Amino acid sequence: PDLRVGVVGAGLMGTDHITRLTTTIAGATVSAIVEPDETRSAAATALAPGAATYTRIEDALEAGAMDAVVVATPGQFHEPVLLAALRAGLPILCEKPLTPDPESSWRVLETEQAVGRRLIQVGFMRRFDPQYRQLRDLVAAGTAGELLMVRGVHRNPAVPGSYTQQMLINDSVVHEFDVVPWLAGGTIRSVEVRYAKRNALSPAHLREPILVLMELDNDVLVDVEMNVSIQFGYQVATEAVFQRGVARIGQPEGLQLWQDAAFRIAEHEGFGTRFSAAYDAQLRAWVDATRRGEATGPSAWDGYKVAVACAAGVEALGTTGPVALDLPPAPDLYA
Ligand code: ISE
Repeated sequence: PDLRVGVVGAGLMGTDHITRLTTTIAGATVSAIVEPDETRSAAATALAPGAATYTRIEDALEAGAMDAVVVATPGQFHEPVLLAALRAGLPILCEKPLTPDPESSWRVLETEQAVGRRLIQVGFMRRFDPQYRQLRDLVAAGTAGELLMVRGVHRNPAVPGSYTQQMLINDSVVHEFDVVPWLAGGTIRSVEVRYAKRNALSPAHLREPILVLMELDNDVLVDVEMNVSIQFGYQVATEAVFQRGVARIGQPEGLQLWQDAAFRIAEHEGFGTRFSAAYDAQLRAWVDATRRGEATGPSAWDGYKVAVACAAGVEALGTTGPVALDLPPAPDLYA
């Protein structure tokens, strides 16, 4: 039988997951939608006609309406939803971030440990992007020698007025805090932020672009340009410097056009197309693993480590020099 999935939160990401689950992912059905806003709830139900609707996750759990949960509310509402789903013993795919701060992420970790088995996969979908996977394989194979440094750019064309300075870290660099240690095989030791000349096209309350420097505990140095006002399109690209070579991912791969004595390649406009394959693969892996009774992918411990890195990153926005990370040892469940 199909896995009965409940989707909590029917905003942009929740709706996206519902569409993928109903159109592209085999073996799963959206059986419940939990969304307090009536308009959103109705729009989401139109995409998954059989789904029952609820305004609170407790009611969906009480009704036994789902076998597994996708959590797609804004991050600040994740904790109570995660705790309720964990206590009910349900497997969870939780959109990033796990929670917005280390303290609440730690409470989630403790609850999962009390259940005694991994139930959470965090939605760090870049790990499922085919090119990131190839790069990670190259690092692990060692055929270009040891990895020395990673240079990344994370560029958004523009952001809404609700996007805050801290979101440069918590909402955007949060992805690099997960994916770079994963591909480089290390843990973040420190985070530093440097400011570029301010872009006069940025919203008035933002000071960016920024350069985020990370040192990993295996001595790999990482720099990321975080830029949310680049105007021309959406670009997430990485260059990895090895002992005997250099690898690049995320280069423009769209339509190539020669015209008027010029050459152009179409670029992405948003993360929806840039990471479309990653979102599909992430959801497929989660559904498949859940049906086998397993949990794979980024764990709640990974989510906790990223929360600690984000706290250091936010501190680094307001300080000069590197901010060291203080991580406890991994609990046995995640070791
Ligand atoms: C957004 O929330 C994402 O997750 C995107 O991947 C990222 O590029 C963007 O900066 C974030 O705001």
